[in-house]
Amino acid sequence: MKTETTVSFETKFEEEVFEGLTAFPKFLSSKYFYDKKGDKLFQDIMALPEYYLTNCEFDILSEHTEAIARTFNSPNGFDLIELGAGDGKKTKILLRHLSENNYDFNFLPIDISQNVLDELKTSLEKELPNVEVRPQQGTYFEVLERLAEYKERKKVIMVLGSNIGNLLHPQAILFLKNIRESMVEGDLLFMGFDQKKDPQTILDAYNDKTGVTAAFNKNILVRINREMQADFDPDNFLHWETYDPETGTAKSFLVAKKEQSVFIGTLGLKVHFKQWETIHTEISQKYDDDVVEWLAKEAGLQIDGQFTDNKEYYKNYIFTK
Ligand code: AVJ
Repeated sequence: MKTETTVSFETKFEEEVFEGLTAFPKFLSSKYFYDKKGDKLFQDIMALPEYYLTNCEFDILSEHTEAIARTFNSPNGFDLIELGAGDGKKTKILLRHLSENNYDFNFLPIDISQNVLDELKTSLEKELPNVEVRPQQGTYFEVLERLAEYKERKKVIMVLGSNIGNLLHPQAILFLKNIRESMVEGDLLFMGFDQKKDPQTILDAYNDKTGVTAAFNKNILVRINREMQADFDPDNFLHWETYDPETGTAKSFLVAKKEQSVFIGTLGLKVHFKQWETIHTEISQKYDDDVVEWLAKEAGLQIDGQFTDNKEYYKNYIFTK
């Protein structure tokens, strides 16, 4: 008779770490990069000269503020809903313009982190006191579901930072479908997509000289050490980035520099690494118009317009249902 062992997990994170580190080839999900330290490292990445995405989107929002605001508006105003609001640095360009030009709108930042929302609300109260801010704590899906019931006036759903790039195309389509479900006719989706470009520019953005991205990637091991009583030595791994110009997929790996075993206490799991064995940790997908059009079509959305920077490194698209 076969005996079955049931492994039980305290958290989704534990379950996914178990799954990823017992698989071949090994993998971990980039969604677990973002603990307190990871949030800070990502802020540092956004300020890197190599990480062109931030400046490009900043330029787009600054150059085309008025045209974007006009697209958002409707005769009885609108609600601006931002998924993954973060520190709001880019969003404030839009909010300032909307506020100074007396647009009738509310701002609903959505974030999983209550801490992020509190800080954003405080800074907006100081900098833009006329903007009505209604923070919504939760996952995108929870909050979108709640907002689906809301049909009083036009909803503009905004996702900046090319966050969709962490998803493989089938998951990206599901994400877009999910957003579509919460929209009614007339509502808008405004979303950023990093574009295909010189492969070297992309590799540099994800492999900066100062090693911030390497620390960000390795932070997932540090987090497992702390939260699961594990004994990873981050120095035994190197950060490796690849970019496939055909598919537009940038991939991050942690590569074992030598043979080693790691023990993960709360899982009671011993993980063996051969020398040069990999853990795949992240994808950062790059797009072009054809791919974005295809994703939109698969999700039942239409592209209604786009804004780009002068190098066409990055684009923000307007989608309708
Ligand atoms: C937050 C998903 C947009 O993939 O560009 C930055 C995260 N990873 N450097 C990206 C990230 C490594 C970032 N996103």
